Amino acid sequence: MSHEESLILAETDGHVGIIRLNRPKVLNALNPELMAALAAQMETYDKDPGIYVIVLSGSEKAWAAGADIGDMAEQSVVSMYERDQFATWERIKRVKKPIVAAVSGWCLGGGCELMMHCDVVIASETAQFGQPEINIGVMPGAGGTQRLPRALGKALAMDVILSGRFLSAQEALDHGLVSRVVPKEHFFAEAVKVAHAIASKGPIALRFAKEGVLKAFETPLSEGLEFERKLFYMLFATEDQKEGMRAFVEKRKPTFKGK
Ligand code: DAK
Repeated sequence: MSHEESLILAETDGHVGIIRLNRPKVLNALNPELMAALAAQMETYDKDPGIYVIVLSGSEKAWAAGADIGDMAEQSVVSMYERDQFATWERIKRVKKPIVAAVSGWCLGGGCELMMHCDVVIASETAQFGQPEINIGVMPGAGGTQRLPRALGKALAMDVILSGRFLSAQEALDHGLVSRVVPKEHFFAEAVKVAHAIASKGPIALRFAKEGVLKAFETPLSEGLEFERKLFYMLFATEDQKEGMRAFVEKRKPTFKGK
């Protein structure tokens, strides 16, 4: 397969694994083949002991304009059920390492839902966010009705999902849907920089911290706190905890080994 035909492009930069969605002609519309390639690459990086953080990006024009409408248009309930595409999304949800999203341009429908599977979101000032499935006779199906209100609150999430209107990067930042907004020239470099900064921390603590934050969306507070406490105790069994705290006491930079 030539470079242009690859559905995703993958490369590594030190401890950072980078993946770019690559269907430029259809604004990175997410078809099942692309999602399968993405899940497989994510799993490869997740298993690779040399990779601590993953960056996921699209192009400057489009992160992803949604699931591939052409691919879905003639599907039936049975064919959708049998294809079970949710299994692919579940594989991405299970990635343990932090994922930094570098988002520019269109971030719509399944694209917005994919962005919400990521952990830190660096958005270009040009990014536009939305769940416009309502315009084509359906509704969000990969978590939009659940994750969007958790970020935006009920009233704004309802507005976005029911009217199909888009949010600007600034609105997304103001309402907690993204982490940072940067000039469009820098969105990718900034995301890689953030990924490297995160990758300089202890890899086990990073994975546990991600797990802890995600638990906040799944459990009552008391259960989440109990879960956090157990993860926190477990970190005292790692060499990285000793290294991190000793380095502080000895006034030097820590060298974490993920052990
Ligand atoms: N699917 C397929 N092709 C798309 C596409 C999409 N979502 N979005 C854009 N394209 C294609 C266009 O058809 C066009 O192709 P050509 O005509 O050049 O062949 C090309 O990309 C450029 O698009 P435009 O000419 O439309 O570009 P504009 O700048 O004028 O407009 C736009 C950009 C993003 C506003 C517009 O393209 C647009 O409205 N796109 C559709 C956005 C949308 O409705 N997104 C939601 C799709 S539904 C599931 C998981 C998730 C989902 C479903 C199931 N399972 C796990 C089962 C999610 C569903 C969705 O996301």
